[in-house]
Amino acid sequence: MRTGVGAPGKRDDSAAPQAQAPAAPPGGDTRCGFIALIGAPNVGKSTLVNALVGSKVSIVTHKVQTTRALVRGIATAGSAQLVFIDTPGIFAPRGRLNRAMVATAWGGAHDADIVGVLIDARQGLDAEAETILGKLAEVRQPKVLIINKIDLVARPSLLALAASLNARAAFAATFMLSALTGDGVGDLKSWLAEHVPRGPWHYPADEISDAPLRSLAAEVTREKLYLRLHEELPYQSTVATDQWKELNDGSVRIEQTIYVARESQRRIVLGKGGQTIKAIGADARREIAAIIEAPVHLFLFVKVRERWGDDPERYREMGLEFPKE
Ligand SMILES: Nc1nc2c(ncn2[C@@H]2O[C@H](COP(=O)(O)OP(=O)(O)OP(=O)(O)O)[C@@H](O)[C@H]2O)c(=O)[nH]1
Ligand SMILES: [Mg+2]
Repeated sequence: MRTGVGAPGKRDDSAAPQAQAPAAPPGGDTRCGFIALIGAPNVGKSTLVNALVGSKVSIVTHKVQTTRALVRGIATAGSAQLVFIDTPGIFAPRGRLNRAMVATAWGGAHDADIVGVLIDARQGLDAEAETILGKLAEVRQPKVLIINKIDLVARPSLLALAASLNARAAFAATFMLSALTGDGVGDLKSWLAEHVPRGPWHYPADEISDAPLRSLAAEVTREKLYLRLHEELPYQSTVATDQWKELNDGSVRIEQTIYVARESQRRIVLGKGGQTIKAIGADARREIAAIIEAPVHLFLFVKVRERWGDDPERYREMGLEFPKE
């Protein structure tokens, strides 16, 4: 597998670009397109991107607002290359970080060839869905309706939901699927493969993400942090990879800093006798090692940055534009 520049082989994401893998099948009449997935927080956008790509490229938690920046996951289907853009959940933004996330999500939609609009089958046409549908008229690209989490509801109610959603916006097609079980994901992928524009592939054939490994590694740690501390720790934390060093024995030494907004949060992340951070580190280390296919030595530090939400540098690291106010 391959993610970002310099991912395979050397497993160092700071190095020069790798030799290009063969692009697209030879002599092919190829297609390639960008598909943005938008929707309310927690509808399953990241889970769907991972299912379409067949590997984890975007972190998933049961909390809303997990995804912060655009994450690209790349899949191939026959002679088509599909570049999925996972976006932060769209909601009523309050505060600088939230505004940056929502602007990023709509920006992702406007830059794509096709826009997939996700609706949570269980939530149905709620206020959040209404808000998004209301703004879809401004999106010129072809839109497809994706009703997710069908494993949680009875079939008859799905058809009624699909009909009322189609009455609100012009969708080129409707899919009902479960990103979690994979049910219906193949149909969506095949349809997209036939509808993205003709053209050469943008990425090497074996690339699954354009995110540098050090960003993905930071995201994995953020996921473990959220999963363990979902009640105690709100959104006041971010993770940065400070050091990534390949050692002679083939293992990788990674240093990361978890930024929190208050001293009380720092104590929560550390836990009694450092137990919590140790457990988070163990979870993250295991998953990062599986992703990069090398042993990992992970060192986590926790720092208090009271106003990290106002620090442009943190936004740059997260791949977000820093809103002026
Ligand atoms: N039952 C069920 N749960 C799902 C499905 N898809 C996603 N989930 C769950 O829904 C929760 C949110 O999933 P995410 O993929 O993080 O959702 P998201 O839309 O990316 O969320 P944000 O990044 O916060 O906007 C997780 O607990 C997933 O396991 C599905 O098809 N069925
Ligand atoms: Mg997400």
